[in-house]
Amino acid sequence: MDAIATLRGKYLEQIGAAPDADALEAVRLAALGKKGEISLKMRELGQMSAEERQSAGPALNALKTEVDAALKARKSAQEDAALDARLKSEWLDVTLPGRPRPMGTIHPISQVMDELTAIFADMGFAVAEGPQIESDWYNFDALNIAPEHPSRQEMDTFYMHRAEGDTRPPHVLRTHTSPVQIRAMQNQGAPIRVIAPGRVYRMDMDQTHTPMFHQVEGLAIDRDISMAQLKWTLEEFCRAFFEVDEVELRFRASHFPFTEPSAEVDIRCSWEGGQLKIGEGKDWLEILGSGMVHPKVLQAGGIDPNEWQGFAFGLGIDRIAMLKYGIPDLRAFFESDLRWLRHYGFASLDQPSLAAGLSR
Ligand code: 2NL
Repeated sequence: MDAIATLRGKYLEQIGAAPDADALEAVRLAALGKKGEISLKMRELGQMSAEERQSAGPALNALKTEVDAALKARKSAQEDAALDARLKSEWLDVTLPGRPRPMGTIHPISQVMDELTAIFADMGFAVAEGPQIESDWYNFDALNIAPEHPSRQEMDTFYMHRAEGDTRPPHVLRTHTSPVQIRAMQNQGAPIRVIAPGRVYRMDMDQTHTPMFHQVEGLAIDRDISMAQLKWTLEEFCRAFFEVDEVELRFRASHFPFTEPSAEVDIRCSWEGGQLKIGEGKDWLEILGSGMVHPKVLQAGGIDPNEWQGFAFGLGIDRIAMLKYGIPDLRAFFESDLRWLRHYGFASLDQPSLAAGLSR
């Protein structure tokens, strides 16, 4: 009896002290394994007298049951403790603010294109698009630009290569978006109201010129479109674009091969302390070219000039972006300098709309 009490004390103490699953298993083997102390004791029952067995048997069985239960209890306590520790170490504070990610911004040119589109869409102009590599017919002939016109010289226009022996005239990088409007006239016929914003290319590079720049042209053809409507359209556009109540435009007679008559358009402004103000002042700023579409150009677009007439205009997007947003150097537009973009870029979720205000 004493021996059993000693075993009991020894193993219950070892179980209580086992720090982890391995130590606990070692105790189990020592006590209840095949060669464990308690197992051996039970095997000895066979050699005992019936009397001895009657008292030792139940006591050993009870010991085995108790040690077994203690092992299980300790094991499950260890597992609970391990789970608690894991839960404590892996907790996540879902109330923390997120880590800010760098946000992209809208390039000022894209912003101004979106603004232009919103303004002209409001007046019923659709947006037309076309290829940036054009045939010389669409870029020049269709626009009544004569073969000897200076803009056709290799000095001003980027010409594509032709294969050796191919004598057809080479394609060009479009020098204006007018070919887009020729294609729109051919595809859609009259009446038509479109704007054509996009990239154009000319061999030019200095403080105020880059070889790629952006232009928007507009075209309105109907049975009795006049220069009065051209003037109203441009005034309305400038009012909305520069976000001022009043603008004043001045039409100066000019010449373009694709319009007759032609006019260059200035807007009233003031320059004070290096600050440009549109709509008031003593100065004039040239902002675009315009005119009544030349009959030959209507013809090239498949429209009968005896039935239809209309106006057209073209303006430089880069330039009006600089004017509106006070950007001093044209070349910085295309240098992809992130510091510049973060300074002049627009929040990407603020889409320009006339109702909400073009630029906020
Ligand atoms: C300028 C001058 C202009 C046009 C572009 C045009 C297009 C067709 C027919 C007739 Cl399809 N004209 N475009 C007309 C007048 C002027 O641009 O100085 N732009 C910056």
